[in-house]
Parts: sequence; C-alpha cells; structure tokens
Amino acid sequence: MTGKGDTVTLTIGTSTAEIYLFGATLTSWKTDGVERIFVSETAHLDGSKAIRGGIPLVFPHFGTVATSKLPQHGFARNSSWECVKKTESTAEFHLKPDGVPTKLRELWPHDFHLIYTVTLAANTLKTSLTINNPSQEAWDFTTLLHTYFAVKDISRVKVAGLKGYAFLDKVNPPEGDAKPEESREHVNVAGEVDRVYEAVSNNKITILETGSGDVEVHKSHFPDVVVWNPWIEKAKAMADFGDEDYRKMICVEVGSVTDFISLAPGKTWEGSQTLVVARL
Ligand code: TA6
Repeated sequence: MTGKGDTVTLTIGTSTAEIYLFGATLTSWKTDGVERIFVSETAHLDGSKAIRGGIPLVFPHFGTVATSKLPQHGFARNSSWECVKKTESTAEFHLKPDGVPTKLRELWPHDFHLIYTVTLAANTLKTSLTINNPSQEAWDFTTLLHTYFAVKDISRVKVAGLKGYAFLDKVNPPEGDAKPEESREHVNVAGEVDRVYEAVSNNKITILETGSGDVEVHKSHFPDVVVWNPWIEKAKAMADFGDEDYRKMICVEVGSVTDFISLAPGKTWEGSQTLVVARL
C-alpha cells in the first residue's frame, strides 16, 4: 500500500472502524479483532487514486455513462471529504463541490451536498448516505456503496437472498433486453462475476462462509445489489489489485443504479446499509 492519508477511527468495545477522509472510504471494520473488509495490499492510500477496497462511495453515477465525461463511478470516491462530527462510535462526513478535484468538478457542474454517516455498534456497522440538492435546478444521479468484503476462500463463499430477481450480467450480456432471473438460493463465485440484480425487494442479503462467520447486509432505499469478483485475468490487469486478491474478496454492493433518480431543488434522498456479523 502507498502512503497513508488522514483517517478517522471509531471504537466500541472490541469493534473498530477506520475511514479515510479521501473518498470517505471506510477501509477497516473489525469485530473482536477479525477484519471484515478487504483492502488490497497494493491499494493507493495517498489520494492519488480511488482506494482499491473498503467501501468506496459511488456518486453521481455508477459505471460509465454515455452522457457523462466523468470517470467510472463518478467523483465521490476521489474527493476530499470533511469530518464534521465525531463521537467514539459515530462519524459524519460531508462533501460539497469545493471538495471535488477541479478537473472532475468541471465535468459535473451542479451544486450538491453529500452526508455520509458511519455508526459502529457491537457486531454491527451502519453506513448511511444522504444526498441533497441545494441548487435551483433538478439533477439526476445513481449511487452505490461499493463494499469489498474480506473472505478467507472465495471458493466457499455463497451469497443468499437474490433468488428470483432479474439481473444484468455484465460478463455475458444478454442479446436484446431480456434479463435472466437468478435461480439459485446461493450465488457462488467460480469465475468472473459482475451482475447487477435489479429491484431486489428482499432487504437482507447474507454472505455465507466468509471464513469467519456470516455477514448480513440489511439495505434501506437501495433497490439494486451488485455482486462482483474480477477473477484471475481481470485481477492481473488491475495495477492496484494483487494477482491472488480475487481469492480473498467479494463485492456485494447495495445501490440505486438501474434508473437515474431526479432530485428536485431543495430535496434530499437517503439510503443506508447495516452490516451485521450474524454467525461466528
Ligand atoms: O461494481 C462492479 C464494478 O462496476 C465492476 O464492473 C468493476 O469494474 C468494479 O466495479 C471496479 O471498478 P473500478 O472502477 O473500481 O475499477
């Protein structure tokens, strides 16, 4: 990992969390000393690049968008956030346009206010994102919490709670608009996976067999769930991801990414996830 930027640390009992001001990226969540979040050993932590791992925040759009010149996943993960409130167990981070690198800011010239709150409790981590439009004009966004979970052996990991939901398969895109539905109780990873499950009304997704228990993801106001593992070839192609890192992580990302949300002047949108260590 390259040089370390400024961080905020939370502690409650035997649980801890660490969040970088750069991107407000949470890079560690430990319960009883067990790390639950994956960050690559080769990640850049000096603000020169979005952090490869943790919980990067995706705003104002997920992926690349034909109508936007912003890089993939927007600018929130590359911006300088401010920590405005902090207790032992909670921290609140804000981002306004002046925290966005100028070159990126010019590519999305709207006024906005993001508030990201991280709350730690015993065996539980809540991350909540509030998006406000203080301007006189409506603008559109998609957003997502790009959580990288640490696992001991990806071949054992299963994701429960997605059965029956339609998904966009980015590895094998369908011909035409038809989208398959997930038929499996447990989604596993045995090759590259990059899927956007749409309108997931079940708000509890569980990551089973992490190697140190199960982790539940409870989502609120995030309709979509992305499951991603780059597998061998894509891992090798990423400079800030170790060749073997694909064995040690799975991204399960809650978001609102299928449809753009139009945020009217003065309006606020909020979404959150609560991660719970369910079974040790
Ligand atoms: O959320 C999954 C995804 O959009 C994948 O398509 C993959 O590209 C990943 O995010 C990582 O994106 P990044 O821009 O961080 O390399």
